[in-house]
Amino acid sequence: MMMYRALSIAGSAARGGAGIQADLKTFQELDVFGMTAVTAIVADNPRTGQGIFPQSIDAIEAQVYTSLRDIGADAIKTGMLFTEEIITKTAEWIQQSDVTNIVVDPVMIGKMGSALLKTDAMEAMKNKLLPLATIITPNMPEAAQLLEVDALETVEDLKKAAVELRLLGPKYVLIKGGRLEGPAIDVLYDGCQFYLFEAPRIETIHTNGAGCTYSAAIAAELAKGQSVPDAVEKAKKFITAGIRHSLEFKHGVGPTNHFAFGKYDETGCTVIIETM
Ligand code: PXL
Repeated sequence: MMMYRALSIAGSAARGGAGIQADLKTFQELDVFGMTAVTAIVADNPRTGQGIFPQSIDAIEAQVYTSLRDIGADAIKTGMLFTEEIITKTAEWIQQSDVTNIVVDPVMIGKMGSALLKTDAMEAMKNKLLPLATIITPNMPEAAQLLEVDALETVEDLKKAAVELRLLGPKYVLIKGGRLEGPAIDVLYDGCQFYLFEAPRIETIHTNGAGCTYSAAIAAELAKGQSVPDAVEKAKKFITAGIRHSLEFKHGVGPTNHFAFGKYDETGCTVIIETM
């Protein structure tokens, strides 16, 4: 039987809503066979105070190698990479692979407040990994940090930042407007056109893993052969349903609902195309 495949190189979020766990659940919901290379384990140990447990380069390399050798991939997605060394090696593994759909989510800080990228790793992210990407998917603070500018606030700011970020080499830049005032408008830029994906703002604090889930959905759709704008549109609907039906459990910021898309209601998304 024919089955499309996606590999996530990212952190393990023990709470189940973000990181590798969000990616696998999203791949599964979108009919894509998911594989993983765990870069670090994110979970609090109250006894020791430790919250991030990086894996060795050898262990990460083994996971990438085994999954690509035995299964192969139609898309690779990167999430939490944490150190400069993991970023540099991930860029090498991507270059050595035959995979052409590359989604880079430049994860920096989790909704629960953990620092998921070391500050000295930023340059490697910009110089080594972003240029290999089919699409990068920063949120507003991540886009501002990559460009070393003050906070982005408006859709116009997002457009300008997308143009600047594209100069770093990715084919498409998607800046997510989750922190805008008003509707949730995400800006996609391909070098000549802007695509504005708009969904209603949903008032909830329970959005842990929203970025992971969104970019995993994009990777799944690219793996199936969709164009980048079509992949983003479907993924936007997927994450909007996930946020609308997000989950509140015992403590902290709850996860988005990976089961929700196509189940409880019809999720719309308006797409506006603007030529520069
Ligand atoms: O949502 C960002 C994120 C990415 N990766 C891992 C995480 C989180 C947030 O909790 O734990 C592993």
